[in-house]
Amino acid sequence: MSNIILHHYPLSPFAEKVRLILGFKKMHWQSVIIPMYMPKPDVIALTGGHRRTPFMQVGADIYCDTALISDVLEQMTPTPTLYPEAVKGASRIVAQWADAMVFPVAMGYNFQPSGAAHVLTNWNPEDIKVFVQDRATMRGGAPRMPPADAQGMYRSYIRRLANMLDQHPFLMGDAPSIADFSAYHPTWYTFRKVSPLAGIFDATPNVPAWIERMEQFGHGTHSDITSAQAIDIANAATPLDVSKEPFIDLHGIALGKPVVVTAESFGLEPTHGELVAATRTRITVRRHDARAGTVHVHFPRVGFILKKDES
Ligand SMILES: N[C@@H](CCC(=O)N[C@@H](CS)C(=O)NCC(=O)O)C(=O)O
Repeated sequence: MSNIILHHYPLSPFAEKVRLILGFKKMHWQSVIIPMYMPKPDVIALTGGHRRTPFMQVGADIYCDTALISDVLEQMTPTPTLYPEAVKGASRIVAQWADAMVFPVAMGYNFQPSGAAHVLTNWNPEDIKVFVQDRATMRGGAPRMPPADAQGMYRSYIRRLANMLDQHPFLMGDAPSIADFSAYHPTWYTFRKVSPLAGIFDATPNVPAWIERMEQFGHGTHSDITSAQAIDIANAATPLDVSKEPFIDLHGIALGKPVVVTAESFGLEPTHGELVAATRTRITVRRHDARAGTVHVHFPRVGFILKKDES
């Protein structure tokens, strides 16, 4: 029985990134299906505020953001690696470009009216309204990228991927790396979930061929549990001891102080708690929840803002 619990939903591209990494590493995991939009009370019981999908739970430890989840999975199962030595830095840089630049452009393209009609075809109008409003709130009211601009950018990005794939079967070489998993999830969404718009790949057939190659990794094996069971698991567990972690203070905030952590951009719901660790790469906050008990919520340094909690 695995102790990895992935909180996710099938249509989430970032969740698909993690599911495919679990397959690549042939891992077993437990699956909790969470709501696609707020309110998400059982998510918040565990994360304390962070609402993005997916997040990973191991006992009473909660890992936010797929960059951190990927690192934790790499530590748990180092082989096959996500970070081949020769492209260790470059693969992370390409992954960050794909997550931060390709994903929003792909979603602007995918959710043009004909794509949205295809994806939301069986939804009732009330749910569509709530979903659209939820995502607008998440973007802080900023409009979605206009479809024509999204298409132009997405085409250029797909061409860049194709140029890399002309040289070798995976983006950074003969073996997959984190770059492939990050570039896969937005393109997978277009290719598999918005098939009427998949013509965007016609000019670069090596990209869909690579998507199919990536899909072969599968999702590993999983069993299903409910969010209530996951909360009980957290409650019965003790978070990992982080007291020996090297403390790197860049904010002038001592361990034990109340802090608030928010994402750097969109989905800014804050997580409040006590700062219990701040290493070179991650920040850990201890919090107490009536149902989940004492949990440690871990965030990567990259992409998150740490502040004193003055509330
Ligand atoms: N940088 C984050 C991005 C995650 C993200 O944007 N996830 C989308 C779903 S694919 C999301 O949270 N959507 C809103 C929601 O699920 O409530 C990560 O790598 O985990």
